[in-house]
This record gives sequence, structure tokens and C-alpha cells, in this order.
Amino acid sequence: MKKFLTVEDIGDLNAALKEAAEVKKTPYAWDELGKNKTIILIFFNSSLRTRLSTQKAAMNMGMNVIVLDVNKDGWKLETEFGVVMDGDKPEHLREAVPVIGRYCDIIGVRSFASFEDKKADYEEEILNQFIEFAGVPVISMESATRHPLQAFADLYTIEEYKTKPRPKVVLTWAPHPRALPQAVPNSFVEWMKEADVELVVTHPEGYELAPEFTKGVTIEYDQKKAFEGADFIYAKNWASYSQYGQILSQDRSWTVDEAKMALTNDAKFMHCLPVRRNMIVTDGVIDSKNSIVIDEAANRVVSAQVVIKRMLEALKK
Ligand code: AN0
Ligand code: CP
Repeated sequence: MKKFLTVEDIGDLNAALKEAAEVKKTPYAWDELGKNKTIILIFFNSSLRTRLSTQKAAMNMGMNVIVLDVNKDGWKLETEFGVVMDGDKPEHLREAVPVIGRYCDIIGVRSFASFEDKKADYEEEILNQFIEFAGVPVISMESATRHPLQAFADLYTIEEYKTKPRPKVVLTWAPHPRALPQAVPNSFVEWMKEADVELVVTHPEGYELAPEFTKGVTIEYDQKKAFEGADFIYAKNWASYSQYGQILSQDRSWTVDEAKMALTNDAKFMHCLPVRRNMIVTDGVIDSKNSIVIDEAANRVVSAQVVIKRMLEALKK
């Protein structure tokens, strides 16, 4: 495995879920595989879970870990090609990436959508520079269009909690005061489409995700109707794709509350976190016995460890 961005990169999902269960059961069984190997985790954006869980996963594999917060510790990096670098950025990614690659065996990168240039975001211009120039395998730790470690953990969590072979899984948009990327919902849809679930996506008009992700997916604009009979409710805010990066609504009637959860089949509540209480979800729902957000976050170690394990195994060959 040379890169981890899309659902295709993980291959057969059943095999991946089986491996995730093994990793969860015996996390230290492969700690010789990462001996004298180094992973560098680069953050262009804030993180709690990704930073800690990926680090923990690498440590479980016996690796050395270096974390770089680009905004605090490194030189400011230019990402565009062909520019005269007479501004505030002393170094270009074109040099920084291969240099980082010389210091490690795997790189993880977090680089959110800029919302300035839809084309550059959807072409994954920053992540692709890492993939092209690093010379080592690259993991997306949430890049412009996707958050695959999250989606893999979400799928595994659903697998753990499901009580029927083909559960109904509802991805619902919910209100938020700031413009958030589409990476989490894009990856969630991308992975759920490949999984054995009945997927329904619900959001206000204008919040349609990029068509390459939602092709063939059931969209229901009536949130209450979408919730009927659901086994899992997955809440997330995202900014508009068509009016790129815009906030079109902060309608709190879309907040996930107890009344809406009562329409479901005793659904479990999921969210990738961080979550704004009483905007995205009421205290009553997130504090209820049906909320599995903490177990979901815990499974981020599992998804990261499977990916790192596969990359280390590939390096051995
Ligand atoms: C980010 C997002 O929505 O993509 C990270 C979530 C994992 N959330 C925030 O910036 C609040
Ligand atoms: N869910 C998630 O990726 O959280 P962080 O932004 O804290 O890493």
C-alpha cells in the first residue's frame, strides 16, 4: 500500500474489517514490524483525535513518531507552482516534501480544503504533491476531499454495533456556525456505498455533495422521513459544494434531537467529533445510551493501525 486516500486504496472491505478486528484484539502483535521505522505526521490544521490516534497506532506497531505542526514549527510553505516567491512563504512544498521523505518511512498529512479554489481542492493538489514527491507511502489524515481514516473507523464501528445484516444508515447534515469541509461526508458516502448497508443522505437543498460521491445514492430532503426506521444516524455539517464553501443555512430545525431520534429504529448516534453541542446534536441525544461517539473515536486507533501495518508489510517486500 503506497497511499491511503480513497476506499479503493484499502481493497476488499471484508478483509479490511477482519484485519481491524484482529488489530483491536491484539494491538501489540506486530510491534517488531515497525522497529527502527519512523512515521512523520504533518499537520496544516488542528486535530485532537487524528493526531493522538495515529500516533498511538504507530507506537503499537513499534514505530518512532515525529509530529510537525507546520503552522507553528516549520517554515510557511508555498503550495502553488510557478509563483514568484516574494511573499511570506520562504519554502516550497516541492523541496519540503522530498526532504521530509528522507527522514521517515511513512508520512501522514492533514491538509483541509482551502475553500478558495474548488478545482485545486478537488484535485487534491497538496496531498498529491506529497504522493508524487515524498518517495515514501502517504496517508491522508483528512485532506481536501476525503477523511479515509475516519470513514474506515466509522464502518468498523457500524460493523461492531449492527444488529442486522444490512442496517439502514442515515447521513444527516446539521447546522454549524463556521464553514466546514466536505471531506468527512464525502468519505463516509464513498465507504458506505461499498459496504453492506442501506444508505440515505439527508440535507437541505443547496447542500448536495459532489456528484462523483453521491452518484446512485438515495437523497431525501425531508430529514424526518429519512430518519424513519434508521439503525444509525451519522450527523455532520458541511459547507455548500455548488456555492463552494458557502454557508447557506444555519437552520436549527436540522439539529439532531430526541424527537427525531424517536422516529428511528432505536438508532445509534454517530459523529466524527469535534461536535458543537446543541447546534449539531442536543445534549439529550449525545449523552444518551444510544450515542456511540466515544467508541467511534476509539476505533480511530484501529483504522490507523491497519493502514500503517499494511504499509509496513509492503515496505518489507
Ligand atoms: C473538521 C471538518 O469538519 O472537516 C474536522 C473533522 C474531523 N471539523 C472542524 O473543523 C470543526
Ligand atoms: N475526527 C477527527 O478527525 O478529529 P480531529 O480533527 O480532532 O483529528
